[in-house]
Amino acid sequence: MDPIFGEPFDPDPDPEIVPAAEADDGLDDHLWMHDDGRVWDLGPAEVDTDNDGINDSLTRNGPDGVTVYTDSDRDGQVDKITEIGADGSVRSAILDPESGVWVPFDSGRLR
Ligand SMILES: [Ca+2]
Ligand SMILES: [Ca+2]
Repeated sequence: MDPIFGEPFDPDPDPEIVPAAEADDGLDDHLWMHDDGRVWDLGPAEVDTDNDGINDSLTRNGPDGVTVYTDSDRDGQVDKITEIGADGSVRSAILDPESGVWVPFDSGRLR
C-alpha cells in the first residue's frame, strides 16, 4: 500500500466564521437615494440626529443654506430631506416608501 493515501482524514471541527460586525464593514454605512432613476451615493453618515449612537444623516452646504439628508430607518436609503435656508426657513420632505414620491412633511422657521 502507498502510505501517502493512508493518512487519516481530519475534518476541520472549527470552520471559519466571519463575525457579522466585520462582514458589515465597508460601504454599508453610506447613505444613498434615488433621484430621476439614478442612485446617488452621498457618502457615509456624519451626524447622529436622534442620539441613538448611530450616525444617520449628512449635511450638504449649498448656496441657499444647508440640506440635511436623513436615513431614519437605518436601511441606508435617505428617506427624509430637510432644507434649512440661509434666511432661517425650514423645508422638509419624507419619502413615501410605497410610491417613492417625496411628500412635503413640515415647513416653518427655526425657533
Ligand atoms: Ca441616530
Ligand atoms: Ca431609510
